[in-house]
Amino acid sequence: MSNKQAIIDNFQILERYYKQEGDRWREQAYNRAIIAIRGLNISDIKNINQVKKVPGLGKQSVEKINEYLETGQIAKVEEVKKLIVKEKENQKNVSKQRILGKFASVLGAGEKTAEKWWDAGMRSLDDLRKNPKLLTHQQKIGLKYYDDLHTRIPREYITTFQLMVRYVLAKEVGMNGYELTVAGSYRRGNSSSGDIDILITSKKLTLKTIVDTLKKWDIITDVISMQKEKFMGIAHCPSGQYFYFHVDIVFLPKEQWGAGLLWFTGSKGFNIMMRAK
Ligand code: 8DG
Ligand code: MG
Repeated sequence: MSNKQAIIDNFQILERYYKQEGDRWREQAYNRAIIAIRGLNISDIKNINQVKKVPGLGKQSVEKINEYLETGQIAKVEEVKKLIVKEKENQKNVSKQRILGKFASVLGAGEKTAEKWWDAGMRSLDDLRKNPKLLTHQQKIGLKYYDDLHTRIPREYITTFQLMVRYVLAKEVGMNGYELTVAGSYRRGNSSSGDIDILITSKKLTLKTIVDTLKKWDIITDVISMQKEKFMGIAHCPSGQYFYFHVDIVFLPKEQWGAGLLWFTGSKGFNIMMRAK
């Protein structure tokens, strides 16, 4: 590359840098210098005397050209290049952190899983959806309903949902065949909840028959996990909007009702404090 072109390239780096810095005076000085060098009626710059007294080339510009002719580089430009590399790395880190945060917010994933997905080349939720081999059953559900599961459930909605569940179960075993309470943040009076926590006791129903019934009515749509006393899954109001939410159902024998109610109502912090006492 000719000295002339190399100097123009260097000055363009400085012009862009000062623009970004908001230093309009230097930005314009280098802009004028670039135009002046381009307009020189010589094939290359070999000697500093060729650019002295050229309109548009100020003292600073001439000094920088001289520096280039003598050393093959301009110290300030090298410094700026390093800053640009650093800035790019910072931006990369910021976006990596943002993606890791998003990955860790998928149901069933945490920081470790997020790192694992990142290392496997995943960069978005859609990448994950296209690579089901990397996902557990729970994470697949988390991705399927990602937006809904990150939407707060309004209190009135839970009240309605609860009535619907009561109605369906009463159809199975009659009004007096079970006892049901919505616990968690709903029972603590919150105006919205992250999920719906239901506590049930019954002599006539088992957790399995309850879940099967709610599935039959298209209330429960997905099972995350099913143990003897605890169900975790996804449900919605079948005739309502297409809004799905996380439902936990805890099934307890009658004699554990009081303690269960206390535990399942929380909050988590309150439970820890209570246990410590
Ligand atoms: P949210 O759903 O509106 O976010 O709040 P929440 O209802 O208070 O929390 P939750 O995660 O649904 O848990 C329901 C209750 O279960 C909680 O209030 C207290 C109790 N609980 C504990 N320990 C734990 C725990 O480690 N995990 C979960 N999921 N619940 C716990 O005491
Ligand atoms: Mg809850």
